[in-house]
Amino acid sequence: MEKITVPTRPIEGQKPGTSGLRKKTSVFMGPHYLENFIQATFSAIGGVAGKTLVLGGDGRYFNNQAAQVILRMAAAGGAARVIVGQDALLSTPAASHLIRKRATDGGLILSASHNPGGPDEDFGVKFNMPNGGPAPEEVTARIYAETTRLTCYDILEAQDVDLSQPGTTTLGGMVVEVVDPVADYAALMAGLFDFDAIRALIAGGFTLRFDAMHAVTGPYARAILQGMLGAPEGSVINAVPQPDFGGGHPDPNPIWAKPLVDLMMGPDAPDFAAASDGDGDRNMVLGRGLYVTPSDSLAVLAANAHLAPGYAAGLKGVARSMPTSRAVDRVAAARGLRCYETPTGWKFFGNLLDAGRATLCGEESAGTGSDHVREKDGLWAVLLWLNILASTKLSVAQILHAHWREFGRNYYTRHDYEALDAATAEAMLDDLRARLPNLPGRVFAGRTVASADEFAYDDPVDGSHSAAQGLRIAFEGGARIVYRLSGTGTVGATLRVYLEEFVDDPDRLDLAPETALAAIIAAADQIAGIRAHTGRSAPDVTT
Ligand code: G16
Repeated sequence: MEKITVPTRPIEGQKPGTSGLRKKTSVFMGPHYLENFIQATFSAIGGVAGKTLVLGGDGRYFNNQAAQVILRMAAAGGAARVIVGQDALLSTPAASHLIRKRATDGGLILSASHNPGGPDEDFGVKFNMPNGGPAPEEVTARIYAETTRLTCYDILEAQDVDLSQPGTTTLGGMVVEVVDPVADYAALMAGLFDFDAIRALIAGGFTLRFDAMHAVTGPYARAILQGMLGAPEGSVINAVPQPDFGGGHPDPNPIWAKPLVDLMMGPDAPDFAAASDGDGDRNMVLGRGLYVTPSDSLAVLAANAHLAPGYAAGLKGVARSMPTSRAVDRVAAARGLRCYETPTGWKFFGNLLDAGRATLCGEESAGTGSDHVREKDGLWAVLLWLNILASTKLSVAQILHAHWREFGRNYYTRHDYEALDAATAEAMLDDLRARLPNLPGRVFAGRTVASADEFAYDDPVDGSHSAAQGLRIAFEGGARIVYRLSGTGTVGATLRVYLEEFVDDPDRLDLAPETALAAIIAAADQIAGIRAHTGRSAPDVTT
């Protein structure tokens, strides 16, 4: 086995976005593309000599080949040990847990999350820090800077390592430790939740369906929900990870998980259903006849987390990304909890969790999590819901209705306009940005603008400043519109428009969301001129 130094040159566009570097798979498979990015990452963290890293991915097309390249590069860089999930599989939360549990120097996660997989679809790589969380902006900026000045990378010439069985082997001087991807994570969950109560609930006839969407959560959900909690075989569906996720988008929302939503709205609905995404960090929760918005889910979990043993001592605080509805703020205010508003991107929660300022965090993009790891965690959210259902003996609908009666309801939806011409989308937001100071006091679709600004964040722990994080328009009465461009797309620009209406009139808590939000939706187009700028008359995806 020989270490070779391969000459290369910078490849444009290797700038990590909201969550690592995401590109078309064919781009990642191009000459030197992956190698350049990995070398830049290694350089940005001061090299890997003597270090221990975690490595795994969501099993999408190119996952295993990429893992082998990274192993050979880590060995060439002098890494002491790489802990790899069997078959190069690790869900994002399980990777975060392993990084922390084994006190490693960080890890590499291979995933483009909810984006589809396959030779013509998407691939991604992100680096997580020794705290288990995604690299903060300062580190991703360093990685990007390295990609712009690379001249060579080091790699070992070697055969592929057998990753099909747990055990330890060596590659050059580096130890490769292949671990069961599920075991440590399952033990963590068993320590946080009342598995006896959930087991008794299920044994008593409570029915559930979990859709793993042909992605990485399948083995985790089978082991925990069916194996440890006694849900009958078949409760977990689409449970075998596929390189192309069965040809679908592994995105747990009413669009891409429509069969599950249809089941829950039909006569044969089980009591509870959930789905997770490509890498297992997102979740969708449904009750019989009812979809729980991610923002509502965060609020309900914050209000009831103390029912689970791991959170019985109460929460230190809560945090949500700025576009997430303000439902959780109402819980925090009522319970005297600290509440933080951060930019989009789980990486912004890391400091708050590390500093013990927040226990629970969540995002409108189907992510919820806690300080048990430093990533959002789909199955964790499902288990916390099950623990709450087991403790209260209420249905999902009863819990939500009681929540809205107590705190009011933040009706919420997100409209995505995908694959826009990037310059057109930027121009539209530039135009709106310039008009923000003139908006307060003006009336759109019968609603009066109370304030309008561009969100910027000053991290209360390390003082770092993040500018230009989305345009916010708040209305009198509690409604709000947020506009921002996605940082995870791989084609053109995706405009996200986040729409929220607050209602506390007890007679208006059960409206169809599209009815409750109609005025705000109309106002969103009037204010930004979406049709006029983009020519689009409707969003591509509504969640
Ligand atoms: C990632 C981030 C999330 C973010 C989401 C959408 O999730 O970790 O924090 O909310 O992308 O980001 P954007 O609106 O910029 O596309 P995931 O599940 O894709 O890793």
